Amino acid sequence: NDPSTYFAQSSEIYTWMEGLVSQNSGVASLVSIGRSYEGRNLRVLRLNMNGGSNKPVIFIDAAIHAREWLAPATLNYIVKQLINDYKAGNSEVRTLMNKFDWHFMPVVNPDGYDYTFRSSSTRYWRKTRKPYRFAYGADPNRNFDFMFGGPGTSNNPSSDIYHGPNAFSEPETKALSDYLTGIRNQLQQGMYISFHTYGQWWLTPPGYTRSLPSDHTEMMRVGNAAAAAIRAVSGQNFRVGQPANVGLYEAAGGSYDWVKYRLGVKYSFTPELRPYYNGSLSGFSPSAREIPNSGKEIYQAVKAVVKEIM
Ligand code: 0X9
Ligand code: ZN
Repeated sequence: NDPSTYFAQSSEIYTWMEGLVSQNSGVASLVSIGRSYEGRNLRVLRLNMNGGSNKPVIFIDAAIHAREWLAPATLNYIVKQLINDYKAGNSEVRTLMNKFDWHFMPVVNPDGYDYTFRSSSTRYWRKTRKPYRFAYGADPNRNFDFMFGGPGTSNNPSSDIYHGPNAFSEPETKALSDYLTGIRNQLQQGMYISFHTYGQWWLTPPGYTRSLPSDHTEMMRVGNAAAAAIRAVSGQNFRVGQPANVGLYEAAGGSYDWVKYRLGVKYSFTPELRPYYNGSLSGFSPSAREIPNSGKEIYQAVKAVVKEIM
């Protein structure tokens, strides 16, 4: 019954996080940041190991896209490892966790995520579940208020990349953006990481264009540290760079672009986790045996990028 070893629905993940909080009282806490369209809780787990105030924040989210099951599972694996390694006295982890507060939101889109557990015919649902005329859902990663409606988005509610009627039309993206705005000052000193699947990329912003940003070299330096850490653990190859320059596509209105260019958070990344891209939907439904494989390599990658910005 551990959502870092099998694919659990949102309520099971929340119950598991409540258990972590009671086993780690004083250092772990749960915040409710709002409710989804269908009324599910939107929750963030915070780890502040040494009680410091106003520390820089590392914020990691997952399941902005409903079908990407390996993303929340990998996030949960990392939460567990950080706590275990901290308690075991691992000096690297103690340094990283004392210096930063860590905030984790495993399920940004719980309505869509839980819907993908309902039947094999809903397994590959991507969007939210808010109704739009004769269709359901907006793509939460096209719904943020930066370059809204730009390249790689659709105004057709039936499309999987429907941007929604307006920026932050979805209660889930509205709640996340309000929360991130509230911790803006701490986030500017830290990092935003949004776990997606799949394809094995460590994506740098901006995602809405292939034009290079002024800090391209620095973003590549940090992203390459992630890829090197992954290669050292598992031998897997992760390509680093802006989506449209590394074999993906331009897409506007994504969370990591908004965090970087609206909130002014320099270090903002979107890793696309296992497996390596093969053009098939089956890449979104790996075996649960992939959770520790993904967890181990991405745990090392996250520690590596945080070390790079210290
Ligand atoms: O299309 C997306 O939102 C991401 N790929 S996914 O297969 N997980 O759907 C890519 C996001 C890259 N970021 C932006 N271009 N905003
Ligand atoms: Zn995604």
